[in-house]
Amino acid sequence: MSDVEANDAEQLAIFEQLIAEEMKIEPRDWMPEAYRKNLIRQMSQHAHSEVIGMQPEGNWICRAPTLHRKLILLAKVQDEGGHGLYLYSATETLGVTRDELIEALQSGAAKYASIFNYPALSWADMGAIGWLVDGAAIVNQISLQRTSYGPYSRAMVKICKEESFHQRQGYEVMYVLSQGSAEQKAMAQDALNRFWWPAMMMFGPHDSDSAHSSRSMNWKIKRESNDNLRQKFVDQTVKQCEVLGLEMPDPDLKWNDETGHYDFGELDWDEFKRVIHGNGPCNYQRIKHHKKAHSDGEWVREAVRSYRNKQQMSAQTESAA
Ligand code: FAQ
Repeated sequence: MSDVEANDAEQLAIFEQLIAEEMKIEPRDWMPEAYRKNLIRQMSQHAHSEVIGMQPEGNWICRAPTLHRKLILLAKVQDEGGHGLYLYSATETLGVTRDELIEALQSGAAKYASIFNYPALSWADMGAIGWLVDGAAIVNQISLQRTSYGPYSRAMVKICKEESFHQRQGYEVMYVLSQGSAEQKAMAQDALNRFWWPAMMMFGPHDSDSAHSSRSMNWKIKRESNDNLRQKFVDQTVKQCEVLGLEMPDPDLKWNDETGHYDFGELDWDEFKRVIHGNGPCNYQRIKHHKKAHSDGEWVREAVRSYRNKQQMSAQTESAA
């Protein structure tokens, strides 16, 4: 064994021990290249999801029914942008640049959550997104608070607190609509019908079809499997739906005494694959909008660069004097 190989084996043993002892891996620590790459993949896709996820709700800010609702929605969409920024910054600690991450999103090399490729057609969709999309995101992100990479884990703690407010505001929109006129209740039901299955797809493919799960679970990047998280989401959401007095759009949904969980119908995996491969209802429009917003914002990045250069030059002049 060469010196380099012996050193790598020693580093790997330290890394594995940290993981086994539930310690966090920090940016300064040695890590296997595949761990680093897998984290960049998952964390950047998570960041992209937060940022692209601003679009369906952003579409309703100017059409919110009251000033109060508009303020809440504005704050929520702004929070999602903030989550994207934490997550991009956390991803950059792994040695990748923001420009590389944005390029991967815009070229289609990196994915983002399939749910954001569905249109938000009515005000009730703002309720369904908060209740179901943030609800599903929290179920997953609570487990990610225990992820093995320190910066990701710490970002999740703050993000979960904010997502919890988002989920409640969405549920409250649904509650008010479902207690309202027959037309309002029908609008809430329609939003539930359209968002239920796409929200279920947020947890990814079945464990048996999940390419990354087993390695990510071994490294404690993921702490719970796709199917377990999906089941948790179903169990908690059915009861919330009963309070709303709405119907779950799944004829196969029923309580199972033996398992202590709800059974539910099979997801449309062909639809899932179409959407994650770029052919959902809004994929084209979401990326087109992102590219335009990004290029419209070039002047801000240019100003930041000029300011930084100016500061560096004056620091150099001072130290030379
Ligand atoms: N959509 O092997 P797996 C939010 C891809 S945040 C698109 O099982 P993994 C807040 C997967 O990337 C929502 N692609 O993958 C908000 C992989 O493709 P790749 C985002 C999906 O990573 C609310 C391939 O399929 N949350 O909503 C999806 O082990 C409201 C094979 O899959 C996170 O990102 C999907 N649904 O497990 C914002 C949480 N599912 O990379 C605004 C962090 C799978 O090989 C408004 N991420 N794929 O090309 C995770 O927990 C995991 O990455 C999973 C997927 C569970 C999403």
